Amino acid sequence: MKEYEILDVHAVEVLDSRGIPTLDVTVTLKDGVTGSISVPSGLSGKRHEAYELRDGDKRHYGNGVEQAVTNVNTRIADKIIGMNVLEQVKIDRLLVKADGTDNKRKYGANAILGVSLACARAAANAMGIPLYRYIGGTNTKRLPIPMVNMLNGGKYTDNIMDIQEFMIVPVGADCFSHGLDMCCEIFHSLKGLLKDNKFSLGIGEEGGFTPDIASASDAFDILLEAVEKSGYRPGDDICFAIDVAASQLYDDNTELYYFPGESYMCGKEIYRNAEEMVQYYEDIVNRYPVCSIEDGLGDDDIKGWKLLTYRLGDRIQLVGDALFATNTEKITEGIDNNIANAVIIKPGQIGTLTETLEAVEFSKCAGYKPIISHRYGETEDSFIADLAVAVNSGHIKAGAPCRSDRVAKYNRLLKIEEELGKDSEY
Ligand code: 2PG
Ligand code: MG
Repeated sequence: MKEYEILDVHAVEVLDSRGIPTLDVTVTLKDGVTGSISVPSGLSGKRHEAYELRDGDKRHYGNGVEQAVTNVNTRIADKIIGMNVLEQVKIDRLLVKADGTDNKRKYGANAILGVSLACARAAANAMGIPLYRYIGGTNTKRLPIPMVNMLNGGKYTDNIMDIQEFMIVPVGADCFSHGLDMCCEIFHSLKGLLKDNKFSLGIGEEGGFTPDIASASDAFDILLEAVEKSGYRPGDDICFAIDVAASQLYDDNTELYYFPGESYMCGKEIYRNAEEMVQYYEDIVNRYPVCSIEDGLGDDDIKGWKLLTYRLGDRIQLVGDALFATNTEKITEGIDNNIANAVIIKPGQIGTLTETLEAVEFSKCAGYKPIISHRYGETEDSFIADLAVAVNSGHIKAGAPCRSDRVAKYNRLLKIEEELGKDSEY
């Protein structure tokens, strides 16, 4: 087993898609085989997530990751050099234990994740098999349906759109590549329509357009037009999905959800309580072919989530992102409370591959659909594409067909589809 022995672990600081530092980790094995990974980084709803270690000094306005890099190159390297890279669970458990905190704040979840994922990639390379096959084994066969970003809004975009993401889902496609073709065509139709209507063609961090459209119905109307202009049937070929990121709209003082963009457009303050939020979603679902709502309510608004699930849970996908944070304990709470029916899976939210796979397995066992997802701050790394196929997730959320950091995941899936050939499912 000498060829699988870890010889070296090395991290360097690189930049993510926003020009913010992140780690690039390489694991080298005894026989010279390597595996590398660039770590993505989130922005919203981090309350329940594993801790991302940042330097907090003058460099990069506090965002440097030199401490995390040092942790990989010294403390973590010392622990795992000499281990068998195939023992992913053992490596991950050791990292969690050595960190010793409840949220990985000692080494940094970004440091731990980089090492964990780089080990998997090195192991796959050493065995000479694709990453998805190494992680998923012989039953790896399903290409995910992409949830493709079209419009970006929310707290971290400077337009007046209150909802963070409007996505399209090619439910009527025959296969992954066909679905992606449809989404790209619609993206370009949308660009033309925005231009004709004198909206900005600026794009957001996730590659979608950021026009000044405040109301959800105006956004859906222009999306409907784009779908039809491309020759597809809304509801049959294409459904809509939104990520409301409602924790960002929640006002702790009033315990209400505040819609700043809609308020600006209406000239009066628009607040909604949980019941009104649910009504708002019900109206949307009645009027438009919406098949999925992510983070429709705040991550602590369990009462609101219960109502939402009661009213819409058997009609559409209700996805927990900030609510579950890829954490099996949080997912268990959700299952016990009978809230939501799908789970966003982001390895960075929890910090190791093993815990990520546990969250997927856990969700599936409870009948909750796992959706493998990118982060706000991405890298050119396509690990999540392989992960989505490895766990037969059924869905992936990887941004717009725009910006190389987003497209990298779709391009990887195109190659996997080609590799799996006739045996792939969708
Ligand atoms: C989300 C993601 C990306 P973040 O809210 O779903 O789409 O954002 O990476 O900030 O968690
Ligand atoms: Mg989200």
